[in-house]
Amino acid sequence: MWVGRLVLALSVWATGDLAAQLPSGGARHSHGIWLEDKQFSQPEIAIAVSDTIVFANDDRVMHNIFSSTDGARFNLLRQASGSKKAAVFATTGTVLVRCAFHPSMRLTVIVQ
Ligand SMILES: [Cu+2]
Repeated sequence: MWVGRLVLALSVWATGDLAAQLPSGGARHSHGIWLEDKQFSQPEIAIAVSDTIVFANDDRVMHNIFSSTDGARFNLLRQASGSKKAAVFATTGTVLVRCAFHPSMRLTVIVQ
């Protein structure tokens, strides 16, 4: 768990650092999605390019959020109950986000 916490801390730090470096007027936004009852808190979300989505695991079970959409691949790896992990969406398009452990979990991210 120590390694997981370190990665989490680094990702939060990196997100904060990135936001701090952005000029005013070009603000990137952070959006919250909750993982609860083995579902995403909403089925679809529209964001701007370079925005961040923070995934908060409010379930009692582990999740593993990832996307295999071309041009937007990422894998947040194992995410323990009560923890948060963030992903930045750097290119426009429609991205399907899923959970490796729960195939019924699907989140469509529209990056504009
Ligand atoms: Cu899951």
